[in-house]
Amino acid sequence: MNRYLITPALLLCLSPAQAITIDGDWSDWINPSGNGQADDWNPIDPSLKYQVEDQSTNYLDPGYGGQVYDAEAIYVDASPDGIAVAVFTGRNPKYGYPWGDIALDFGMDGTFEYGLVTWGYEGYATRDNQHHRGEGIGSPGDVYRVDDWLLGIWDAPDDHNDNPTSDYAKAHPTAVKSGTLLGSGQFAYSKVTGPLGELGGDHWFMEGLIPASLIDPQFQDQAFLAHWTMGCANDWIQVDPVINSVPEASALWLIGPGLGLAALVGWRRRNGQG
Ligand SMILES: [Ca+2]
Ligand SMILES: [Ca+2]
Ligand SMILES: [Ca+2]
Repeated sequence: MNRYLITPALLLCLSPAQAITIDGDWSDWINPSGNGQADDWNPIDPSLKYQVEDQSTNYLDPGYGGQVYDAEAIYVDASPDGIAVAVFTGRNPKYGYPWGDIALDFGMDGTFEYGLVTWGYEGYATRDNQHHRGEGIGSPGDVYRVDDWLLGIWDAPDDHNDNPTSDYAKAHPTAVKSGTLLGSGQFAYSKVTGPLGELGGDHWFMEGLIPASLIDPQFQDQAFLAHWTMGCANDWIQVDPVINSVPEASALWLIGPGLGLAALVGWRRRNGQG
């Protein structure tokens, strides 16, 4: 092989992160045992950042409701394609408080700049009970630069307020209330078949992609928080990866450190940096 023909594109092909397809199939992310085990939640790609908070108790923190309000796990795959996020929840999207949107806080400063619509206002036509507090704007897959978020019903854990104003409530936004539609990302969901985790219950899966081309270059070097909750924010889940997580060290070894660095520089330039 002529080493000088190796391109950044080839380097990216070597990364298992490229296996993510936004089609509602969770098997890109996890590989459940089929027996309901705690390690069902572990990502297939051990380099992915993720957070698991699978619960079955009535109290979920900050609210209540048990499995049907449980925000269970979130995974993030940051690649040159963009930011892919997967969420598992016990929340049925067709009843009661709706799914919130996937929210990104760049700089981790308490302001969530981007929202990926999971259900949106237009999605409610397909719900069994069509209108309920917590409906955001947009259509599934829309990417917004957010001006304002809907919030849940909690000013603090166990402190109910139908119109919360606390920093805690703002730190756990539900759905996009207003903002600028930047373009289309990708979104898909499904109900999980078979057991998942050791605590039982029904689970739904959602995955989405916020394309790198829709993210302002000023944010692309910053650490960010990916967050999801439902319309009441009875339970939430978040994880804080870094967008410029570098390709696998093993892939760099395959082509040699010099070319690996060149490839990384090319990759950063393609994303409007360097
Ligand atoms: Ca659970
Ligand atoms: Ca939970
Ligand atoms: Ca921010």
